[in-house]
Amino acid sequence: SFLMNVIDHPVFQRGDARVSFIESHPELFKLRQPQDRSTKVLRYLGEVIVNGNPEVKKRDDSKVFRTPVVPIYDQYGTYPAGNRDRLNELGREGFANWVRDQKQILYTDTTFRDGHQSLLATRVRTQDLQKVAEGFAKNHPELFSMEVWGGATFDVSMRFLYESPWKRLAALREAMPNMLLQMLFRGSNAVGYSAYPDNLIEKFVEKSAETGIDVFRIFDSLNWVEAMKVSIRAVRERTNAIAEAAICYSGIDEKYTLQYYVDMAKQLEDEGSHLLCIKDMAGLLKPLDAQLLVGELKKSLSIPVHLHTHDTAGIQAATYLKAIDAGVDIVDCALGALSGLTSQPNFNSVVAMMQGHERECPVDLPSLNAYSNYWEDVREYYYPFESGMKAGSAEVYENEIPGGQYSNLKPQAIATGLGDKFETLKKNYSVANQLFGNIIKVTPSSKVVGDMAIFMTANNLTADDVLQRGESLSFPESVKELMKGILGQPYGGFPEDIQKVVLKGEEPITGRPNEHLAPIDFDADFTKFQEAFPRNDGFLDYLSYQMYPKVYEEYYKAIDQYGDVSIIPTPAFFYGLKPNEEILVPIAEGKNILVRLLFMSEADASGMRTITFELNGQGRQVQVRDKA
Ligand code: 3PY
Ligand code: ZN
Repeated sequence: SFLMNVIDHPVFQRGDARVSFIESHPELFKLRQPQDRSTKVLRYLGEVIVNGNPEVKKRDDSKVFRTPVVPIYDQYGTYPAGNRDRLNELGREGFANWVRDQKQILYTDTTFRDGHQSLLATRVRTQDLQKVAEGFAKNHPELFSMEVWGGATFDVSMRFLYESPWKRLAALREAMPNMLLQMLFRGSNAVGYSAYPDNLIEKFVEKSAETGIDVFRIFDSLNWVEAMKVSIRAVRERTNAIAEAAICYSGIDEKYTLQYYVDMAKQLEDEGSHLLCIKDMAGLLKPLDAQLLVGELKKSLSIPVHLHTHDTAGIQAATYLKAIDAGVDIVDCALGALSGLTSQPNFNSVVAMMQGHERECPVDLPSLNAYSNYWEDVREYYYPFESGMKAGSAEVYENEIPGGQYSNLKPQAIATGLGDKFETLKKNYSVANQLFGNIIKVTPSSKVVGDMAIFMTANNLTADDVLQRGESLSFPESVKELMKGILGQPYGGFPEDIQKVVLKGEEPITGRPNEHLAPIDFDADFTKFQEAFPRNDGFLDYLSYQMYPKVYEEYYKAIDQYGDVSIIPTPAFFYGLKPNEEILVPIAEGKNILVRLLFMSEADASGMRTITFELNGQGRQVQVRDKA
């Protein structure tokens, strides 16, 4: 083990290990305990049994889960050809032309990303996706694409699930080789909340494509085309994947006119985008406006148009029908059980809606219903992450809160002690937006508007208070950064009055924020990373670290302690085991362990509890500190 530590060490691997090497690397003497994976699994389970999963605020012990049924598929058969095969065959331009010239409406399934991001706070774990991935790819190769990655999934999988986002992508790539896998990419913010150096953006794009992404949906949180160019170019020049640039839709009004959107779309086409997306993140695109906007875009562009929306108001299927009549090429839907409200329109129902339409794309509806049933049962596992929203709301047309944020805002209000001021908070969201000059609101700009709304609500501030007493107010950090230009430049600029009171004399930047960031020296920096995290998982882990240094550190510690927790069944991962409950954990290819909880002792004088398990029929104990 000591020898392995030395051989694995990056300095040794670089070939410049000298005599002083061992002296200068004392961490090598911290020998890895020969702790097998099953011990680590028991340690994780023990921790959750005693102290709970910190993410589960209210455990409902009366909850009984049904076992989700994976719809039948041909396990031994080959994959039918899908759009990934078509892309490989036709090349990117040829494929885009095919999308545009064929008549049927095409579907992107967002269940694996935006569906659960918008309804279950992005908490769905890899194994619940993986169980249906192969079957879905074999049963539904007719889909345009599967949205499986990016957005908040990158952060959440590491931060709360202790899962590697890269391993998730690789697993889905393997299970769905015939399907186009799509991700949501925040342009100069990649999958984070702030600007990153350009060469990190490029590297991230390159590695995402290598690991499995075929379609990059790229947006900028202020609709600033300038900030999207690096990502679009990276996809075009460094990968064989499709660049789908997005216009973020914020309603049609005096500022954001129909012409504004058409002009932006044309710029994105000129930048080399293969597809154009209308990204209606808050679900503001009403049916008649969709008809208008899609009609204009189809007239003005030669690339296909892909429509994304959220069903927050409850009428977005009507929007799809009008958009389809106006010639939209692709629409985004989520499987029934993970659709509706702040998520996408119901895939199953949209397929039914299209029956008999001249652009109908035949999809096996009973099969989609079987997959929806699977998700209905899986969704129960994630009950602590439900938003509590029970019905659609036309209020979204006033507050313009994006779907993912809408379902998060109530828990956030409660957590900040504003639970009974939720109505005011929603109103302040639009007041804050107006103060900022009516900006595009989507991650990360939407988060800043949310922070400002919380700040105003908590301090009982009106817009006038903010402008008049602003000099003496200490604004949230994110608000200062927005006004400073760290997220880029909004259309029409920021109003001078608010910028002045927030910045208090500091000069804003007007160029691309990424321009001010030094490029990363990957060789040197990767070596430093490997020294700091010797049991890292290679360069992809390094990119995770670059995106979220703090989150990666915690993730690394958790993996060190508990091993790969993604193998633990979801109910046990969140709720531990009840006495006598037994689970099967696949600890290696073809190797399962059977774990049963026998009992838990009282805490001893030093606060330790002993948990007794049965592991493959043999008694095993772990000690866990009771933090209560
Ligand atoms: C994200 O960036 O995560 C979004 O879903 C924006 O709509
Ligand atoms: Zn969305």
